Amino acid sequence: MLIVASDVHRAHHAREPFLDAGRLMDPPEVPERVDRILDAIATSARGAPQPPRPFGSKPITRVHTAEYLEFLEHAHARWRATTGREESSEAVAYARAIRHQPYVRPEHIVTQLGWYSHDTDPILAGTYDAAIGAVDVTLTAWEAVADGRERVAYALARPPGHHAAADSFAGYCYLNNAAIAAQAWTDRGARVAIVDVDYHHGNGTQQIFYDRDDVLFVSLHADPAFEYPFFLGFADEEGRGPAVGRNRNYPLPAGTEWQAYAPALADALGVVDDFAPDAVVVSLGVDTALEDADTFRLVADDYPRLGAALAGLDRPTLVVQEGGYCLDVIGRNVVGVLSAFT
Ligand code: OKP
Ligand code: ZN
Repeated sequence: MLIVASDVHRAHHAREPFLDAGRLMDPPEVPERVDRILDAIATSARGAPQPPRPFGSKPITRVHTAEYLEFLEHAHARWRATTGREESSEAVAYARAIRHQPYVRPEHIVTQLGWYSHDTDPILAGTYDAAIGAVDVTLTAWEAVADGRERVAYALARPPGHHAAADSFAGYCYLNNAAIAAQAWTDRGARVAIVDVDYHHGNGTQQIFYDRDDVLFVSLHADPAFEYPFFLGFADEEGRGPAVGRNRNYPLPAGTEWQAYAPALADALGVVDDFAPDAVVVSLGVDTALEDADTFRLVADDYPRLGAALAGLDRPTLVVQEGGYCLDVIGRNVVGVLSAFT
């Protein structure tokens, strides 16, 4: 199996604590996540990770607006110019638009930060380079599968992508790596199923493909009635117009164990089988682990089971890294999933 990784992600490392349900939290989406996954891959002796090649902005603007991409590229420099703050400062939104009022011209950097995000994540000096690097990692892995050189490839993407919408960032995500790869596949004529098994609903991915007949989005996640990203991910969101039925959400209760997870997964993968896609993109978050505090309760042996179920789809498959924050088990659980493919 091809594994693609790079070091570019290190340019993005948020350190300022943020409020999560009223509690100050240190950012858990850190560079060490990649180190831990690479360690586990090396220990399991599955071939050296390959470096990415640059793909440029074209495949990105198939998913994100050119305006948003331009904002991301220059946001931090503009923040510094406007505020006089230092290179290491973190640019964060605070003011938000009032709904149904005249169009906001996002010209001031603070207006832009509020306009182009749906959360409280920061933009750092290195965020744009890191996010572009994650897209290149993802597309390099994708291309090997799309060209038929590999049946399965793993993209060790960081920062993650599934909360990034067409023109906004959130939930540690700036560019939607999995969506960009899925779109590249459809641009070659393929029908694609995206299976999102991160603990959090992939709201950005859902938004991007909500009207699309040629992309199926299936997601298992914590019920947004009580968990981030709150506003989307409910079972009655089925897609729009010609795409009704092409969006399937499986909201699950807090503390879900494999016994309750497995039947939901089987149902979801049945929907994928019925769609008969030419290719599958997996948004692989392993923050469903027992050790990821207050999420689901999947244990070590459950990840090879998850991998076997995904491999059972028997389609050309791109696996893209999303969440997973317990440094002690993230590598073991990713390798657990990947091991089922070989
Ligand atoms: C990302 B992924 C505050 C963020 C609060 C959000 C959780 C994001 C999870 N800016 N927490 O789906 O693993
Ligand atoms: Zn997550």
